[in-house]
Parts: sequence; structure tokens; C-alpha cells
Amino acid sequence: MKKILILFLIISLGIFLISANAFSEGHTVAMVVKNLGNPFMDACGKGAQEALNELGDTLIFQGPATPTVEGQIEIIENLIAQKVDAICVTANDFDALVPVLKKAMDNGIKVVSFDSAVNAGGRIVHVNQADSEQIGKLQVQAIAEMINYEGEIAILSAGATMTNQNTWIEFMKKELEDPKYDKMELVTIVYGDDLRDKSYNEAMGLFKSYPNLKGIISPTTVGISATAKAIYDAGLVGKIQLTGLGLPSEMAEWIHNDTCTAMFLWNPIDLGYLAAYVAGLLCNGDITGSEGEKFTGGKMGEYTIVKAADGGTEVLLGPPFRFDKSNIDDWKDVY
Ligand code: RAM
Repeated sequence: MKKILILFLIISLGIFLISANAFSEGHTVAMVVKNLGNPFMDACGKGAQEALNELGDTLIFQGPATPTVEGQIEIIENLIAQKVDAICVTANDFDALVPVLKKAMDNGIKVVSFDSAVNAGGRIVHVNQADSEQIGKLQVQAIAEMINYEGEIAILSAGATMTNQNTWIEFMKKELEDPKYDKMELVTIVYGDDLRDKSYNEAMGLFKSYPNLKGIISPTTVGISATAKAIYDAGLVGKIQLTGLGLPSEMAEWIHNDTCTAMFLWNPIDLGYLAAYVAGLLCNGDITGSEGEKFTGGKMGEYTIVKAADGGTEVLLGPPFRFDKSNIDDWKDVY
């Protein structure tokens, strides 16, 4: 009788464990990007998928067709209705997403911004790709060397309300105040909105409006590749220098044919991985997003949450990389 009872208990325990496992489905993490069709964002999604696979969570990858804040608001409203567990967002506007993200947080959804920050009031933590000051400085230093510290330069940015580009541009302006750049002049900033055709046309417009232009900085992967094509098509290779932030996969040909001799970026797969990993840890209650917290971000290793310049908190991925002819082929098939 005792043996039968023990056997019964063992079988019941087994059934309980199997069914408990079947019901623990993990969390649903949504990644909301600036827009669909941008390979940089696709690479972030790839990294996010990898992180969530490791954590046993599920990814929903969404973005508006064009990089508008209205499109992102609509998507986030739907995600709140779907009751997702976390949202990782790269913001098309620093402030305009705050009300809908606050609503998400009021509904228990963990909100992480990454790449392009949302105002600290609309997030738990931001995952920053690299030190913003360094990103701004490096691009000014690079263009200065390319044009021998003399002549007109322009910036071809993404959207006028995008936090990441605007922050980097502020640091570029600050760097340009150094007397060593006295013979250089930033003549204008134009916006291609992270749309290929618009960026291409804005670049063509710069060549017409500023016939003495010597260099362009484009701190957006969409903008820099469109600008490279415009320089090449206009027969201005060697006359107008180009640097900025580009994907090796899109820039390799322009680096090899001297349209852009050097540019910078970080690994967007790692960025997406870390953002999603942080979201997963927040869902598990392993971290809360407060300053000073330490955690292991899966394959990325150890991180500490620090105070961000905007008063909120952030996690810093790592330093940016420089790409030129010497190393572009090592990376062009990776991202
Ligand atoms: C574009 C986007 C993105 C930015 C990169 C450098 O793909 O604007 O937000 O981080 O460029």
C-alpha cells in the first residue's frame, strides 16, 4: 500500500512539473524601432531575438513605415492593449512619446529606451550605444583631418526631433569651438529623416547651395550611405569628404572607392541584444533600473547602471569603432 502511495506521489509530482513547465511561457518583449526597412534597426532586432531566446522570452519587432512619432505612439498603444511585458524603444522624439510610455508603465510594462533616448520620465532605463561626447568629437576630428582643418562643412542628419543625432550634433558644435578648428565653418544642418531618397536629395541640395563645401558629417547609417551615393553620382569624390556613422555592409563599396575614407559605428546586434536583455531582467525582477545596480548581460558580460546626462539612468554598451580600408572587409558581412 505504502509503495503504491509513493508511486502515486511520484507520478503526480511529475505531471505537476510537466504542466508547470508548459505554462511558464516567459515574457513578451516588444522592440519598437524608428522605422521598418532600416538595416541598422534589423540588426538591433537580430540581437534582441538572440537575447530573448537565451532568456526564454518572446520578441515582437515593430516600427512605423516611416520614422514618425505618431506611428510609434499608435504601435505602443496597441502593445499596451496586447499586455506585453516590456517595450524597448528607439525614440523618434525625446518628449512626445512620454505620455504613452507613462501609460505603458502604469500598466506594469517595463519600458527601456535604446539607441535614441526617450525623456527620463518616460522610461525605466536607457541603453546607450556609446559615450555621446566621444561620438560627436570623433566625427569632427575625422572630417577635420580629411579636409586639413580648413573649409566649409555641413551635417546631414536623420530626423530633426531624434534624440541621438541631436545629442551628438551638440557635442560636434562644442568640439568645433576649439581654436584648432578656426578655419572650418559649419554652414548648415539638413535632415534626411532616415529616408534614403530624402537624404540623397538633401545631399544634392547641399552641393548646389554650398559650392565651396569641403566636407559632410552624416551621423546616421541611412544618411551616410545616401550621401556617399550622391557624392559619387555628382562626380565629387575627392572634392567633398565624408564621414559619420555607417554600417560596414552598406559603406564597404564607398570606402573602397574613396568616397568615404573613414567612418564610425558600434555593433547594432550587440546593442539590440543588450537592450532586450535589460528588458528581460527587468521583467524577471532581477534589476530595477536604478543607479549603481550591477548585472550580467548574457554574452555581453558585466554592466553597471549609471546616471545619465538627462537625469535618468543608463547602461553604456561600449566604445565606438572606426572603419576604414584596413578593417572594413572584416565587418562588412557581419552588420
Ligand atoms: C540610423 C538611425 C539610428 C542611429 C544610426 C547611427 O540607423 O538613425 O538611430 O543610431 O543611424
